[in-house]
Amino acid sequence: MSEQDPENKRRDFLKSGAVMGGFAMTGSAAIISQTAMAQDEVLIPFTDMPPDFAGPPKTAGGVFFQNTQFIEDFYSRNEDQFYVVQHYGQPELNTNTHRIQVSGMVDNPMSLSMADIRRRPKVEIVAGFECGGNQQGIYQGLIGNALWGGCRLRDLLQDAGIQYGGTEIAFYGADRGMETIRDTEVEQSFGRGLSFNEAMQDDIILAYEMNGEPLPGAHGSPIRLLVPGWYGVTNVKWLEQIHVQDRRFSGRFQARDYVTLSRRDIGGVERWEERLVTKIRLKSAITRVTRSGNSHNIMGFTINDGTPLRAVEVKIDNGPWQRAEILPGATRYSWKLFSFAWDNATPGDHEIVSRVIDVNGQIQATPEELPEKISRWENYGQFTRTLTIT
Ligand SMILES: Nc1nc2c(c(=O)[nH]1)N[C@H]1C(S)=C(S)[C@@H](COP(=O)(O)O)O[C@H]1N2
Ligand SMILES: [Mo]
Repeated sequence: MSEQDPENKRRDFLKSGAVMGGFAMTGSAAIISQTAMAQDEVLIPFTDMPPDFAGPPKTAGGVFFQNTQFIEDFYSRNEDQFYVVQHYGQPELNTNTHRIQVSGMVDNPMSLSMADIRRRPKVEIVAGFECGGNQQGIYQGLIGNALWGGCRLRDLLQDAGIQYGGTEIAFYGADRGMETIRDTEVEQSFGRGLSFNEAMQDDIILAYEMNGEPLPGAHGSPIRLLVPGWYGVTNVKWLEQIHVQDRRFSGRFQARDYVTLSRRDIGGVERWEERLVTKIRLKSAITRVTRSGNSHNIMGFTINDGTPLRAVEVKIDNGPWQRAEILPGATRYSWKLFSFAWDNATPGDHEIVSRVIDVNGQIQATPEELPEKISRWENYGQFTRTLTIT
């Protein structure tokens, strides 16, 4: 698979105006009317999915994923749709007394209350993300899309005055656990690092609102990091400290867990390589098939790192790739829901699959094209679904 360099990213951003022009923001009512099931619409069960498939109930401290078959809304509901992953349980923080410390190589160390944070200019951004461990076995349920509100990280770092040589920004959550590291048990906080250049992107926020509500406990109340276009692990919840340093941050969830081991062509040399889980890889999946009268409709999502898309396509059995329609609401960093009118679906068993193509011509890989991989991260291959039309 081709990789993207920063030059390309800049070009994408310039192109994005033209390519994404058709996906302008519209009111959420319009979005829902296109994706919610109509009165006479019936769900066609997938034969690759148990009919009673259900994820675990949402519990404090537990993992939760959504049943993607029921994705109807562009915005995932906070209460029972947006997935949850928490590695050290769910801390309960007091919004009124919580403080965020900015420390390390800064001229102006800070200790900010939530009131201080809310006084800063508010930025809103639509962003979808998935866990790096999202996969076909759970029908891609570790995913969600929301409208986030918060303050810009870059401006905060500028106010803190990063000193010469401060090249790494470490982010710590308030959740802690014991880890055995080289035979020694030590207490660790959940943490992630961004390089200075990564952290200064202007779309990164410290989010205290999710879909217009205060950030819920499971999603990091009162405040979390949100790095649009990156896998979920980057978005440190229950944020309590931002530390500027001159060495790479190498905590468990940065440098040991959430590392993909795969065999790749590295400039003509085949190597088994370990890579950090960072930007979301180009992916789409079919999530739902419905029938209304004699016509069938296929729905799904795409997710990626924000590179504009050229097309989403659907293939039925051994037929040609056909273009699907991207539904309204899509923004650069949101997931993109798509819909495909399946005309003349014939009775019998069928295999259906989707693929997404970005403006650089990168095509979502088939499972065979994926690099050989030994780790459960980054499952972005094309996902074939099966069903029976009666
Ligand atoms: N403090 C903290 N932040 C965290 C985590 C965590 O365990 N602790 N889990 C990460 C992982 S692995 C994912 S996938 C996302 C999930 O975010 P969500 O629960 O809001 O969907 O949060 C990330 N941020
Ligand atoms: Mo994750």
